[in-house]
Amino acid sequence: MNKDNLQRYFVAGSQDFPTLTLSEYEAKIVAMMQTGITAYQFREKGAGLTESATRLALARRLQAAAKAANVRFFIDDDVDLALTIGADGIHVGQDDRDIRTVIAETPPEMIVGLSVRNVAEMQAAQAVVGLDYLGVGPIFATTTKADAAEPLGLTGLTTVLAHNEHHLPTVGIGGISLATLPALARTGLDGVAVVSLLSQAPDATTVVQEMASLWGMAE
Ligand code: TZP
Ligand code: MG
Repeated sequence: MNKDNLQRYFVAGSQDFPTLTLSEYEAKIVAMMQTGITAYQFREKGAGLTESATRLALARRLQAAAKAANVRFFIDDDVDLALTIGADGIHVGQDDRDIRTVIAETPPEMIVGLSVRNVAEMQAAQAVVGLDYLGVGPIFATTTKADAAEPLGLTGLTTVLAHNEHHLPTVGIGGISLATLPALARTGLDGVAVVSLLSQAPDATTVVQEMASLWGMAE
């Protein structure tokens, strides 16, 4: 995988836009594809989207919008959905499906990402053959994910990254704000994955440009 895909990684589902209707939400994500993000993760936990046909249809429409905008399209957790639509990638957490099973079940060209929350998980991930990238965090406190682990902080992040002996591509996640982007760029992360920084931004394009000045264009 080209690690540049991870530079500006937007993660969201309808639950992250509680004031919007489903069609307003969809339009918002489609618009987000045009802001300069490099990747989008379909992390759909919304109560209105538990019905699989509705979920599948939405995923397909957002996938088409991503493709048109040259944005890599990832699915959170749901390997079956990723396989059904031929997503660019799948992202799994430590408490989701076993990572080796996910790698075995997905075609070689499908990008596979795994969340790591601490040194032990980073060390274990080093031994996983076929893993394409790591999501490291939460780095800072977040209210977006209810069951998020204890935040690493910048020092903890640096320690975890020091154990990435195989130099797998890494993307930071959790509580990332505009103010912390420069310090995160200096840790050597290949990119940042954000929910609220973009979902709640009055002008998402400006935020994405700020990310691009630190990861990507300025490199
Ligand atoms: N995994 C770890 S923290 C998190 C996820 C999905 C939520 C990140 O959301 P935000 O709003 O960028 O803190
Ligand atoms: Mg997950």
